[in-house]
Amino acid sequence: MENNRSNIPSISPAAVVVAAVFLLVSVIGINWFTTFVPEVLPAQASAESKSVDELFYILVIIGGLVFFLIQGMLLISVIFFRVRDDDRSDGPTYHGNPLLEVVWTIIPALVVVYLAVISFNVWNQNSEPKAAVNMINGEETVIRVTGARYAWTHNYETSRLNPEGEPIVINSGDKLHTYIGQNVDLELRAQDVIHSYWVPAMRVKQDLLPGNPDTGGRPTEIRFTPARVEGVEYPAEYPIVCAELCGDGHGRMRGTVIVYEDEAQFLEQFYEPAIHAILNPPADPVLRGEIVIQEYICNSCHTLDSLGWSSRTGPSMNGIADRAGERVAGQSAEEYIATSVWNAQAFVVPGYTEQMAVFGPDQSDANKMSAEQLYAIVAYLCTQGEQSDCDNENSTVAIPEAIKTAFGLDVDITFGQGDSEAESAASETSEEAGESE
Ligand code: HEC
Ligand SMILES: [Cu+2]
Repeated sequence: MENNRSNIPSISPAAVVVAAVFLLVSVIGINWFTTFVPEVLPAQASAESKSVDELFYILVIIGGLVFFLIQGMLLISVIFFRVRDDDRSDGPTYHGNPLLEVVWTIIPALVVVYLAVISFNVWNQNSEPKAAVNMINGEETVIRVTGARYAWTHNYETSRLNPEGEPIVINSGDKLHTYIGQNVDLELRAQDVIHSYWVPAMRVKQDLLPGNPDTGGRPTEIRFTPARVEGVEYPAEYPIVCAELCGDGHGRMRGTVIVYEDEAQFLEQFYEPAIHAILNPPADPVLRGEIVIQEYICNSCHTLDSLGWSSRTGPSMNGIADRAGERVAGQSAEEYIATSVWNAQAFVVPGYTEQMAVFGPDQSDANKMSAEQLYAIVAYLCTQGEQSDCDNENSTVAIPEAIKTAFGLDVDITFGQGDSEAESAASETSEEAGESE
């Protein structure tokens, strides 16, 4: 059979019209898209967000043009170069067209290199270490973030000292407190698997790698500087999201960035009250426990209605005080709860696996827990039940010798400051009352 087509098909005027219409549609479409995108993207809440968005637009425009070009050519080919009804022949054989091939290799290569260079520049500029990071009262502060299935914890290692002369660490749970213009530089650590710290409004995202830093694990860093957003009332809140699928609770692994208007507001509304609360904990251990327990990642695994927790990796804490006394023969409710927290592996609740994190004075960061904190948590959990098995009444909790030894305690703990005598007197009375029941 003779091939009656010329080697290079001629382009009909109709094809040119279709191509022109397509180009017009794509230009209008992209233009419309770029005016509409800012409505979809979150506010530009950091100094870095402008350059990230610019990069995004360039990528969208180039990607959009390529998309419309290819789809347009496909459409034109389908309409104008489709096989005729009576044509059963093979298509013509084309031999190379070196000029065309060089052109269609070099242009995309240049585009890709251009995109790589501008992307690298933005990344480089935004992740560059800054001087004077995490400034609070004129001093640099280390802020550590721990990611664990399925919660974030933020720890501020402040320059303020407690009465023992150690730096005060503020644990603000799943909230990062910062202020406009503060050069935030977070040290990120994963406790179990890879997580990713993503603050869409700040246009930053960084993976966390598992592994204890003392044994070769590597903390990662994330940097951004909150910027003022017009028309927003401060303090403003922006979500933190885990962007690395880390298990079945991944979707609820969230936190909040709270941006204050300036350092003064930050100090007044967050920092000073937090320091004050640490230096002057409520004397009532239950009140103290309610604060302390929220500084840990217990909410990432447990359900507890009174604090709004709804995780299911571990057993529910609702009514825990009613069950605690019967879990392990010979263990009192307080003893059981305390043991569950500092050494969960000692008894694994039927139906669950050994997934609970270890807490204790020798653990690091998010899992570091002093005996005082443990006592407070036990006191608080002892109130979670109808007929609590615990024999305390909002006061001192009887903790066994084994735990005192484990936590290196040689004295009895007194909650709060000042009126500890009144406190322990009250506790003796209530303990006696409890025993006589
Ligand atoms: C990584 C997930 C995880 C975290 C974080 C976690 N737990 Fe657990 N917890 C578990 C699991 C799983 C169990 C059941 C298995 C076991 O007993 O070890 C459990 C058991 C318990 C129990 C015993 C419950 C019962 O019904 O007998 C208590 C009490 C408890 N956890 C308290 C806490 C407290 C307080 C915290 C925070 C300081 C905490 N847990 C943090 C997963 C977790
Ligand atoms: Cu995660």
